[in-house]
Amino acid sequence: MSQRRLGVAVAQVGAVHVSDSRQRTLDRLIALLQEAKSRGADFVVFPELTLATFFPRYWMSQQEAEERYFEHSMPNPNVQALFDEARRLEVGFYLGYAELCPKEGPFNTSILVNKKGQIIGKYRKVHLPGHSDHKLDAPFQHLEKKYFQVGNDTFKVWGVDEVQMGMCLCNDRRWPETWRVMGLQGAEFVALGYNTPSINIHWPEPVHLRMHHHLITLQASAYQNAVWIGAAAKCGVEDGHHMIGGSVIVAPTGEIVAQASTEEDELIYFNADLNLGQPFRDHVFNFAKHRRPEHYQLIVERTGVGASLA
Ligand code: CDV
Repeated sequence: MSQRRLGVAVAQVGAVHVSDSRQRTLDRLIALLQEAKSRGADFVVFPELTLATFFPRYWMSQQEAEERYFEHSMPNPNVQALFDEARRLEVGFYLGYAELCPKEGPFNTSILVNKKGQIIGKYRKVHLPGHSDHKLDAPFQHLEKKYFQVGNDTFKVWGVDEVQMGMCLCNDRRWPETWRVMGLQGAEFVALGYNTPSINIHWPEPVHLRMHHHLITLQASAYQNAVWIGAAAKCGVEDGHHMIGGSVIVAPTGEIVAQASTEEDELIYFNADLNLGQPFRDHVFNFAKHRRPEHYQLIVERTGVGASLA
């Protein structure tokens, strides 16, 4: 089997405050991109909603949110410098941002960009967490269900510079269906960006479980689908609101091969062997040979067990 490798960089991004200018944030991303190249990266994973503070924590009108935080096209003059530098360095990337699409709706979106700076794929977040009402008693809001519509496409896989790549966003990682749909399309690498507040506003979840669940879902999903995962946090304390770090690169063995140690801008890197997943695809997770879809019908027929919680 010929050697196939992907130099994977995950660019964790520390706090982006409400008052931070777009230029300042973009300069930080470009610095991370340049460091990635100097370490041998072919591809860089940036976080979910990379370009601004995690604004779903704030109540505001849809119009205000769209004016302040959404991208009306991609690329656009505010992010062109990132695309230009990536093309110059011949590095591909994944970027999460708030997408305003007047015809279809506002979405929480990510894109895959190849080494020529061309957008190869777009994904709109399916599993939107949070709520749409104003929770006056909560310490902060999680208004993804207010500001975004549910993604109108499935979990696809694209050939990016000859690697089969998929994408998902934050809460998607907690759902096995996300990974299996991409695994069934032969994904070799999945990029994920996230913003995970350390406090759960819905119930008093112990804070340490946020990191625990983040890591076990990625490790199990990488193994069960024989994929590499690059997961990038936006983290740290944004205007008093803490979000977990823990950006990682996970191998198809389920092992973490690189992990961020700070909650600031930090680049992690691993030279990934794309053939590492093949024994799993040939044997224990040989889907064509061993899957029994006739026994999984409920997964697509039924949404939940009983009454759903608001
Ligand atoms: N941005 C997110 O999707 N955040 C969610 C919530 C549940 C904290 C997450 O899964 O991390």
